[in-house]
Amino acid sequence: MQKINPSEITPEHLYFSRRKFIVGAGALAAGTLVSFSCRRIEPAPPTGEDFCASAKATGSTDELGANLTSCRDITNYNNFYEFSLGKEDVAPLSANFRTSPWTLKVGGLVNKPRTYDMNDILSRFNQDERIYRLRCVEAWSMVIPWVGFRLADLLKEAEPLPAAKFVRFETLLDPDQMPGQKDRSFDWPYVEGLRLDEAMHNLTLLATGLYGKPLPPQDGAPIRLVVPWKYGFKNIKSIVKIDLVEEMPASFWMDYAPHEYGFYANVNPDVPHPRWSQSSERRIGELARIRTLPFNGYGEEVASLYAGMDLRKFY
Ligand SMILES: Nc1nc2c(c(=O)[nH]1)N[C@H]1C(S)=C(S)[C@@H](COP(=O)(O)O)O[C@H]1N2
Ligand SMILES: [Mo]
Repeated sequence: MQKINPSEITPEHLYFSRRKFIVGAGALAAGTLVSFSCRRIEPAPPTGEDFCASAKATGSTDELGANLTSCRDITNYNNFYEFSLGKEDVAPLSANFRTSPWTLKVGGLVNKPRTYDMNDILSRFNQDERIYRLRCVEAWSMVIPWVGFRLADLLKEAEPLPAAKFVRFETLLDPDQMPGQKDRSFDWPYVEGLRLDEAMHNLTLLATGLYGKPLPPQDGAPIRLVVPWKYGFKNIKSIVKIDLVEEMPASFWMDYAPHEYGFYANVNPDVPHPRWSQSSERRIGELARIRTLPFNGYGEEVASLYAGMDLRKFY
């Protein structure tokens, strides 16, 4: 018998406060709310196998009762075209990716541009665990216990100027380390963007870890974006640059296939991809297909950002 996934049957109004789930990753060890940031971060181990040996999460389900995806699946089934188009090839090909030293440059239309060393980021911003669904445009999904902090905290420090309307993110460009960047059919580096209010939303994270540990390379080490109500491709990995800008930035996928990948990319079961339906998804590690929820289940929190917009047009 197949178990029915609770996320299939739990109506959206049964949400309870997401805030209750936002607990310090330090609570793993101590049972109290302790910041992750004062602990020493050990370097990411080279393989998914070692990584998962000490994987920990505070909960075993997300707010809708969906089970966490296994650490093995999260770290061995990846989309990261800089390394490979094969989802199972990313982990081995990225094993020696150098993520230290690492700098993240924040600039553009801000009062206080700043280049952070990754260690500054870890010590400045409290790292919390947040269990979020990731829904890929290819109609598979995972439930991931991220460790990270609000992008808003970093942006506030930069003090965006009134002219700033969008945020543009860029991945490292380094074909020597990232063999996929030798493929000239794509326009590297990978770029993504958010509207400023989306970027400032409480749910929008910069993730630096998962399962209680620093991110492994295949999941976007050392720092990647997580916007849980949007398709997976918005969640840009291994970020080196964040710019506040006036115009909507053209992203990697918009550039590659504009009629298939829009700027907004909000998860929407009613708007099919030109080549397949988006009404259901396969949760990695589970058998039953499940129904896809509007905004990936986060509608209560984010639908108001798009009030009055035609979401078929702004896909
Ligand atoms: N730089 C970069 N970021 C990326 C991608 C990529 O190819 N390059 N793939 C995206 C896609 S399509 C998905 S579904 C998610 C997958 O994240 P995960 O492998 O950590 O599950 O990363 C996104 N971020
Ligand atoms: Mo994706």
